[in-house]
Amino acid sequence: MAYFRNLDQKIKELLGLFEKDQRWLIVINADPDALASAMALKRIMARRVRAVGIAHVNEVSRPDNLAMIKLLRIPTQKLTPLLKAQYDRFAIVDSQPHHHPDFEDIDFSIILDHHPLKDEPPQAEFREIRPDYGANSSLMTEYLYNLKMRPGKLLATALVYGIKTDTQSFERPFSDVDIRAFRYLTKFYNPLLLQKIVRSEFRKEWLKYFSQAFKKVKILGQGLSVFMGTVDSPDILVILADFFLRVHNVSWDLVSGLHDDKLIVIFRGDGLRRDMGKMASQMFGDLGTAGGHRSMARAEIPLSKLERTHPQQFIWQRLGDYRKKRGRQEMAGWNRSEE
Ligand SMILES: [Mn+2]
Repeated sequence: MAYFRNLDQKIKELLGLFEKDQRWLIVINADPDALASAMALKRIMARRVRAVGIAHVNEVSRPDNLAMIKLLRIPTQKLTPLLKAQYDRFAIVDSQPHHHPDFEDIDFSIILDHHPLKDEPPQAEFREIRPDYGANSSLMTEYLYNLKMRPGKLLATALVYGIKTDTQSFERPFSDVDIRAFRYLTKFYNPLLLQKIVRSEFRKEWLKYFSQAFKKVKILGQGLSVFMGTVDSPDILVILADFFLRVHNVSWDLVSGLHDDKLIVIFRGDGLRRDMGKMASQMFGDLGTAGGHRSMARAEIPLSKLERTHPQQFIWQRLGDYRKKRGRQEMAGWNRSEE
């Protein structure tokens, strides 16, 4: 049995598109899986066409993404009309044209993706969309394998990270192909480079927030809460909430702060006993947007809704009300099961 499915027909169609005088631009919404996929397609096109560029439509700010671009030398640029005008053919990987407004006015000749299909699939001369794959990097690995192109160290590391990120290290839905691609790529990747990228979690300018958070943290049994005051970006609240959940015997946390005239509360939990989505909507649903999943949730409340209560005071009140109500619910449940 072959290691991957046979793609002879698809490969013929794909290679049939390329001509020596073309300039191709690969357009992405940059995340690790998209960056790796673009790198793989660029490798496939190299020497078959005159020029291949990569362009992203989003702002790249996550430290691991920045580390990946730098360490794996991925030549991606922000998509601008000026950049676009330098190319005559366009490909999109790890996305479909309806996923972002900046994709919509581009005429794509190639679509390679793994997101769910709309009722009406997007049109392109060449298209392969595999919603059953956990990562688009796995699809790209199949193409490289069928083309007998052995991935170099940097490309293999990128594809491994793409699969690792999109499947959350195989904790999210994945297919056999994802496992096979991962296994195959680990023959060629550089584990130290991967580790360096994985460990790029924080920006230096965030460190001051950590020291503030350690001083302000309030322990509440199995949980904890931190009010950070005004922050430069709500991202830092997410980073801190994820961080504190890694403390032994902490099963949930709330990290809150002020940004753009809003009180933002990030909820994180282990998802075992407490549903953070419900907690968020019970605490703040009457005042703003509040909700999420069992293990992660978020609330955003316009400061005007707090009237004159200090935000930290306000969170304490709401948390107190929530715990009282939850306590009563637990008591009621206890009584019933005792009967
Ligand atoms: Mn993906």
